Amino acid sequence: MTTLTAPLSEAPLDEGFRPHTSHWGVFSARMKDGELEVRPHAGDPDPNEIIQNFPGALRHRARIAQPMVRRGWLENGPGPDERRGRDEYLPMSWSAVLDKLAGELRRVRDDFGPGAIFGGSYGWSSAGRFHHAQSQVHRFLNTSTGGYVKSVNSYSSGASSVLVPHIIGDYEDLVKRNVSWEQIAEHSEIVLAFGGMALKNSMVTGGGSSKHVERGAMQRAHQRGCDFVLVGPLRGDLPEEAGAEWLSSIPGTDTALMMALVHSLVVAGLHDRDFLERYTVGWPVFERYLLGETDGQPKDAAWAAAITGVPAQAITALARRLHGKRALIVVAHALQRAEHGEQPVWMGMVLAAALGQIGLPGGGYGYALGAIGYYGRRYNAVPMPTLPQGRNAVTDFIPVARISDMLLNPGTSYRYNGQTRTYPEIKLVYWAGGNPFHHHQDLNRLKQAFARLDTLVVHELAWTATARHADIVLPCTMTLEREDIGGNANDPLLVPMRPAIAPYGEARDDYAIFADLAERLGTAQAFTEGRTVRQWLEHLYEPTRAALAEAGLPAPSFAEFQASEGYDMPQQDDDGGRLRAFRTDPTAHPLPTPSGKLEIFSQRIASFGEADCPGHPAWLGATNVPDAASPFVLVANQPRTRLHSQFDFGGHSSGAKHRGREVARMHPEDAEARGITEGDIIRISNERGACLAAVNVTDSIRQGVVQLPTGAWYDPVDPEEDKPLCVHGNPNVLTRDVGTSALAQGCTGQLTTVQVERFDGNLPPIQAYDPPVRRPS
Ligand SMILES: Nc1nc2c(c(=O)[nH]1)N[C@H]1C(S)=C(S)[C@@H](COP(=O)(O)OP(=O)(O)OC[C@H]3O[C@@H](n4cnc5c(=O)[nH]c(N)nc54)[C@H](O)[C@@H]3O)O[C@H]1N2
Ligand SMILES: Nc1nc2c(c(=O)[nH]1)N[C@H]1C(S)=C(S)[C@@H](COP(=O)(O)OP(=O)(O)OC[C@H]3O[C@@H](n4cnc5c(=O)[nH]c(N)nc54)[C@H](O)[C@@H]3O)O[C@H]1N2
Ligand SMILES: [Mo]
Repeated sequence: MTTLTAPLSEAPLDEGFRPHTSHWGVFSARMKDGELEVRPHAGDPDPNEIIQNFPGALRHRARIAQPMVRRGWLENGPGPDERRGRDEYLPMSWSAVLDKLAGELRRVRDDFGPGAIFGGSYGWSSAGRFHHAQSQVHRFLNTSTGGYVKSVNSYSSGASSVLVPHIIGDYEDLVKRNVSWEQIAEHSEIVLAFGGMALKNSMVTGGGSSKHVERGAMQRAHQRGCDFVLVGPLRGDLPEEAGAEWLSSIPGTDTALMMALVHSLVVAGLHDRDFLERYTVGWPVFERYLLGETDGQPKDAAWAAAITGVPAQAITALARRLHGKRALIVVAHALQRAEHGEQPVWMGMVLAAALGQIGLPGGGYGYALGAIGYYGRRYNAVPMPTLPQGRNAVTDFIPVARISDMLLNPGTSYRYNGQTRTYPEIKLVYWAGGNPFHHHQDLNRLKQAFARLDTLVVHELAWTATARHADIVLPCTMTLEREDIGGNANDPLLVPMRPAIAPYGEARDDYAIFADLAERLGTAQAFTEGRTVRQWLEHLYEPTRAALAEAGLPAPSFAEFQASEGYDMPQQDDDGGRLRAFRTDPTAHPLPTPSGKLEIFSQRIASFGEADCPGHPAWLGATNVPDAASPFVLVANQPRTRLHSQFDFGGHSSGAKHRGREVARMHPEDAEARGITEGDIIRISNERGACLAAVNVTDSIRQGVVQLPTGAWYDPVDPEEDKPLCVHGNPNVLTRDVGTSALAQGCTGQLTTVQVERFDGNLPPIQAYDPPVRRPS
């Protein structure tokens, strides 16, 4: 710890603006004349407009005002029910609903054991450190039901987070303590970004960011003469400020392109043999594959051109440009959120190794840089407040994106990271802070999976499609309705989050709901430790204060912190992490891989014997190959105007829709061939489902590709049907629910193939935000 910034408070807030933070940035808020006003943090050079979703969302009709129970569950008791998703809801008092829920938790725990409860509860919830819903639900289940079946990994990095420990070592270190934005601004000479580094993505930071630095860093690098090259289907994945050259490529083919780049280096004798010798294992095996000695197919530029759509000559020219420069290879998370998603992550490392750049400032492998705002920054030098979750007595888990498989196929086996595992039989699912009807693939299949349950419990602030499938819906507060501490380990500002308004209707904090449930289960002391919210905040803040004091820095008391506009924490050096240390001295600082080196061939992965993830990076063939029935590749990427599905009904998100529908993009020639023009409504479909969207016709997308972001709330026009049309534009009715490979079983939601037609029928109204109809009981 050397870069000690003295704590500094920002310009004082005036006229009742109170500090707050969200995953989309630090901001302040006030109520004026009954309206919420928000404004970005004064020190933020490039604020995120997503905060403008708050005002319209705060009291929107989609909010949930009181506890609700699904009629079928109330009348028939727990059990499988096809009506989930189209049933009606009846209001119930808090005390009655918590009595019922406590009884049901007790029944499942006593009759089937805690291993029949799935509490993975994946999702981003909100930014506060205490009211973090996923931490709350885990803590509750650990203290009060004897634990739960959990999920491991994320939808974000399902393939890479399993692969990287085998081949590079420390995943966190790779994404967070490796190549920083400061290094790019100062050192990089060429940045080759597969899938880009879209500002819309880095504007989002789990826990919130006080300064969005990415645009400025790319601008400074570009002005200094650094070249940016974007490979991918969308021109907008690098900002104007980067001055990037766009190599338009077919999605899902990056591994082949990277191989051809390495092949071009090798045949020209330009690969860094010393680096490969000293820092890697397995190059000779891979080189034989690359040159075609093992399978008769050299992975050369002509071969790759046919697969990727990038001309052979552009590939060889790019290889030469990369050689001899401070070159940075970036691979977006998106590339591994696809079938065989492990391959581009592995091959990106091999390309960076062949260039000999790994471990140099601004060079090497910036995996996922720019995907989220906490990558490529410094770590704080003091601990951040964190709610302890307790110990889970159940050891069973699933890879997070295998939820439908688990619910549909209990007792069957599957492969994961070298193990053969068995899906448990789940009776009750508890969700707080996530939206599987946003995040999961093949929603019609997910619906069938949820129909199998005895009970689905959801805490939500709004009537998401997940809430509409639940048996018990408990309304929770939204972040602006409660007090918290905001921050994350890679942003200096610790924020006293202050409420702007009282809770909506009967909504309660997740903590209060769990505390009352724990009371009923006889575990209140274990869950609450006797603390009020305020006492928890003080308790969680204390380690940070103590560390500041120990470092000899001003260490405000909790009361002082609470009354401030935030304090900057000291930060660690930008030291390049383990990869820099390894480069400097590979013997003293081996990587935490089996060999201690970068593994181009992994004996361990080879020993797992998976055909879909062999022992070295391999081109396993394209999986999203368009055909006559589904002639387009659909890119279902992150939305620009919101975080996932959160506040889709907010002003900024809904203002970007057209005729109420999410906007898809397609190329002018594709549109013309189908009689589609700007602003038309289109029907996007495949064998799994169909949705409507509005269309933006633009040449900033590759021909043959259609893009529809995630996050429009699932809105089935006729929920009685097996595969109802989503009239709003949720791409997850189309995506395939399969794992990346038997190694990682990650989410593959980014790409699929689809048909596109103009929709000339009567346009059904959007009903996604209307609370489910309720007959008076
Ligand atoms: N097709 C496709 N699908 C994808 C992806 C893709 O690229 N393509 N990307 C995937 C990725 S990377 C991710 S991370 C997932 C994201 O999936 P999720 O994280 O599940 O999506 P969110 O919309 O952020 O869901 C958070 C939910 O928490 C609720 N919430 C907010 N605050 C609170 C609170 O205080 N308490 C409670 N109880 N609830 C709260 C919000 O209302 C919201 O419904 O989606 C994945 N899905
Ligand atoms: N505004 C906003 N920002 C977000 C989020 C959000 O919901 N909204 N979600 C956050 C989360 S949780 C995560 S995990 C990150 C996700 O970070 P990413 O997964 O990297 O983000 P995406 O926008 O899904 O994809 C980035 C780009 O990759 C390109 N792409 C897709 N497939 C391919 C391919 O096969 N090859 C190439 N070369 N390019 C391809 C697409 O054009 C896409 O725009 O974003 C974070 N940032
Ligand atoms: Mo994510």
